[in-house]
Amino acid sequence: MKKQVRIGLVGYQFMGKAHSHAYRSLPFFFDTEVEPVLAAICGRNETAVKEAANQMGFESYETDWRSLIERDDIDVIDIVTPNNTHAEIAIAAAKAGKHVLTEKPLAMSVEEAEEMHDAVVSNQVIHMICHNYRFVPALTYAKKLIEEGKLGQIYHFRANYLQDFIMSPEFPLIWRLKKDVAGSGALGDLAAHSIDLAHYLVDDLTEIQALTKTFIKERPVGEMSGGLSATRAGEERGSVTVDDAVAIIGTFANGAMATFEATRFAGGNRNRNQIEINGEYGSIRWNMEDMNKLELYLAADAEGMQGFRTIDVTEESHPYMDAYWAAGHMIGYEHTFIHLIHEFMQGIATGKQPEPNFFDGLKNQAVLAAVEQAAETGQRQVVELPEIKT
Ligand code: SOE
Repeated sequence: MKKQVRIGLVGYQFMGKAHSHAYRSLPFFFDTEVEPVLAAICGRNETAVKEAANQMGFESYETDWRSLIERDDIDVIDIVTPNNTHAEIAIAAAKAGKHVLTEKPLAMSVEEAEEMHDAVVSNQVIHMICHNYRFVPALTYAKKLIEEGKLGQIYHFRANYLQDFIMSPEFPLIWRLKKDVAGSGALGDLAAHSIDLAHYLVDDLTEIQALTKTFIKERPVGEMSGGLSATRAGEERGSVTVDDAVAIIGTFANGAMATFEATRFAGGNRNRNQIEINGEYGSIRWNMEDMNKLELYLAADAEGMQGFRTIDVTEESHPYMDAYWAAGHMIGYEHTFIHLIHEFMQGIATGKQPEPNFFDGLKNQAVLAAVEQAAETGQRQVVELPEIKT
């Protein structure tokens, strides 16, 4: 019989569902060396957490994360709560010898991220951060092509992550729009994913310049009510204290150039997370809205045959795909979490640290902090354009 790894999940909304589903589905598809067991779920509202436990299949529930961490029958603490709670819970979990998985961004500041990293390292626990897009098979495959040198020297990494769920001025002031809870807006929520892909596929970023914008500065007070919808609380209004959109340019250690855009104001784009990489011998393009396809251009193609070809990353030879269906049968968003949890469980089974982990989260946090610093007026050299007269 496989060794069981007992999971304690803190939080139960959108990401809680995605993580729980992944733990449940993992043994069905993957022959992981250990078996995750949904031991306990934790939330402050007893009625809601009890309901979540029933729906998601947890054996028990807790209403205080400290009680969850104290339990001897819990091996993993999985944190899917708002960003300002990650550090305290993760550090306490590591000190108690629990393996830790945390949603992104890792922390509220570089200092916090460093403390979290120190805690998991000194307590020798397995740790991961949930940058799930690395585990889209098309992107894992893109990484392989880049490592094999198929693109040669990389010149450009271009990413934009576009959403539109807060465009209405009447969309309530949820935690994701408050700096003291979220840390930042589109930056930490969306650009952090693109930065992770840049680090994964290209190299470490070494310097950046940035611009941030908050288009709607006041909203009715309210809270999340499942998925990305929200309910307003009444007539009271409050200030939006995070960015709605961010643009970043940067340089990688290997000399390549990076451009990023992340926004929650790109009308019609529900979750358009896309990247393009251009290298010496070719280019790749990928977009989450068509996530099983990878576009590849190879300069060596014969004349007359030049151009992007589309690879359906649904063959059994493609990363993770032999776990699922016959060739040509696609997978979706939820599978990216199954793959990440698979790596996490393998890490726990073998003692080998998986990636992305808290070290990657810390490096990402340093970029987020640099972007905020660079975006502050005065820290950026603004060159005003001359008025051109006809
Ligand atoms: C909301 O913007 C959100 O759920 C993010 O928090 C996730 O990280 C992203 O993958 C999808 O959109």
